[in-house]
Amino acid sequence: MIGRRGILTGGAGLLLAGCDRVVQIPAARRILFAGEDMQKGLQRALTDRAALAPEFRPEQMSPVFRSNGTRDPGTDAYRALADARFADWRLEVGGLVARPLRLSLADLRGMPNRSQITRHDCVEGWSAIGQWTGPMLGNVLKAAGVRPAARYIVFTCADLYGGAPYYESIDMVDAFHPQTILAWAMNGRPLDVAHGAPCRLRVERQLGYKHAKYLMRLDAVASLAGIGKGRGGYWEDNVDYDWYAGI
Ligand SMILES: Nc1nc2c(c(=O)[nH]1)N[C@H]1C(S)=C(S)[C@@H](COP(=O)(O)O)O[C@H]1N2
Ligand SMILES: [Mo]
Repeated sequence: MIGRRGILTGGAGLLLAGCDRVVQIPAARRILFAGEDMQKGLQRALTDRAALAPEFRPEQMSPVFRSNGTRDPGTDAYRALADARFADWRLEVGGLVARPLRLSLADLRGMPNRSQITRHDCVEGWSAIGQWTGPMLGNVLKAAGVRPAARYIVFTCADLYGGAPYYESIDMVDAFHPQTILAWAMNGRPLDVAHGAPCRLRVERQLGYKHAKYLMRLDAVASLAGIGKGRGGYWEDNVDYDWYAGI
């Protein structure tokens, strides 16, 4: 980044002017403070990303919460897991972590859990308010000892959508956001198959397609290159959806 001094000494004709005098010249002021505005903008963007999504009261919950995308992965492997009520399901936590984990539903339930009533916004233009319960993803990552080199968390799902594996990814700001949870319950009941049983991501500051259902594993990675087609998610790879879908 070019500091103020760099701009000052670089501006021909301004070279000999004292600092205070340069700032009096409107054009110079604009150049000098443009960088500062950018910095403020960046700071605002980062602060905004830490802000909480609105939470709602129980009476505001939608009577019907539709499902979207895959409503049942339908594979033999998934059917076997569902038939055993997901007793054999394990969430694999790997990649750039000191301690890879294999978490059962009982493990997730046994961690400190968070419940939140939030609005789900699908890019297709529908919304629904529901309650979600699960441990904070940040706590799972801390338990696994996520390494400093990790920049993204990649979520691998049990389903194929249109024949391609559904996957998603988020950065560490969202991964450690307090409302980013691994939800195993919806509206006070274990997650049903349509909504992503046995466990799905809730990343409340982003649009619906980022909320990966049917989680099988998550990996801390330094780069999204080489995963899927490299754009960080099913819709990002196969249509042109934005990787960052902040709301
Ligand atoms: N594994 C998986 N996750 C997914 C999808 C999917 O098809 N497969 N669809 C996404 C989309 S577009 C939306 S809007 C939400 C829908 O969540 P719901 O079925 O619980 O309403 O899940 C998202 N997560
Ligand atoms: Mo969606």
